[in-house]
Amino acid sequence: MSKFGVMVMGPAGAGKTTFCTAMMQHLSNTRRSFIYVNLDPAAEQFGFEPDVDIKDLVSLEDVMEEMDLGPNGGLIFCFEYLLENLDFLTNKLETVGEDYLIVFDMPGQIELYTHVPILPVLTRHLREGSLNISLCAAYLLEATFIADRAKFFAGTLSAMSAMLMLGIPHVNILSKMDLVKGTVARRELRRFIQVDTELLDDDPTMHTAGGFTFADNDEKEDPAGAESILAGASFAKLNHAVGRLIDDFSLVSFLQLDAQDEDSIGGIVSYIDDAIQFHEAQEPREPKELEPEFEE
Ligand SMILES: Nc1nc2c(ncn2[C@@H]2O[C@H](COP(=O)(O)OP(=O)(O)O)[C@@H](O)[C@H]2O)c(=O)[nH]1
Ligand SMILES: [Mg+2]
Repeated sequence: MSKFGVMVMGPAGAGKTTFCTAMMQHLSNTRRSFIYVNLDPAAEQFGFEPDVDIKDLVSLEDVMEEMDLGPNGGLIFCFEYLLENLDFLTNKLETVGEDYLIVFDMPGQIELYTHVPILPVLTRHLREGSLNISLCAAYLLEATFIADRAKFFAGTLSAMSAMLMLGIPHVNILSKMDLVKGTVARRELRRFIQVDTELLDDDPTMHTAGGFTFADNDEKEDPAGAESILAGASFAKLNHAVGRLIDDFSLVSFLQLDAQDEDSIGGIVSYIDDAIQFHEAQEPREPKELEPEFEE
């Protein structure tokens, strides 16, 4: 028997907990069962009470105080502690049935998704051995990032980094779509949904000369100042290289999420179900109607 799960990831404030809540509300509305696993040791408020909570294993507050660490170092310590105590998750999840969706609500520290090899070990444990969870990653990036193209592409890179690092089915989600609706033309929005890497080359806040891109104020500012660097030719070349990298993988596109909109949530849940092949494993709910027997 296998189990099914989705790990909701992304930067702080992207709307992960809100999405988890909306998704569980949708599952509940459609009479499906779920288990809510909170893995953010700093989270305090939840829409649904977690069935499993990392805070029952380790407290971020205690770690920060005893180890004299800041919130990011403390978080990494908590996850290293979790990896040493994976039985905590195994014991709680071992008996979950295949008709449940296990929803993992993750913290937002970006280093977790980019340069510490903690999540690959965690996801391997969840997918292999006695748990055998068919697991999908849902990576959220908030839609307001599209107002700043370089920021949007930085976020896209972190999503891609998580995707390549974990090597599990992966769904990218542009959250808080309600905040950009009506502010961005549909055709323009499409270039972010199916990521068009040329967006970085034709940024309207820049102008090009001699093959390179310069901001209007390039000559007046201190060339070593942050403003000049972010608007200068090297930054444009870096962006171009990043665009080429994303193009080469051609893997990044986004689903659109409005957490208030049941249809939007339902569409994303279907996508996740397909990615983990949830429905293929389910017993038919209603007994099949038998062919009527005819008397001769
Ligand atoms: N407008 C809008 N705000 C949202 C949406 N989803 C989340 N938020 C807000 O964004 C903030 C962060 O949300 P939260 O779910 O805690 O993010 P997390 O840190 O990724 O778990 C909260 O103030 C939410 O109310 C959304 O779809 N639309
Ligand atoms: Mg959260």
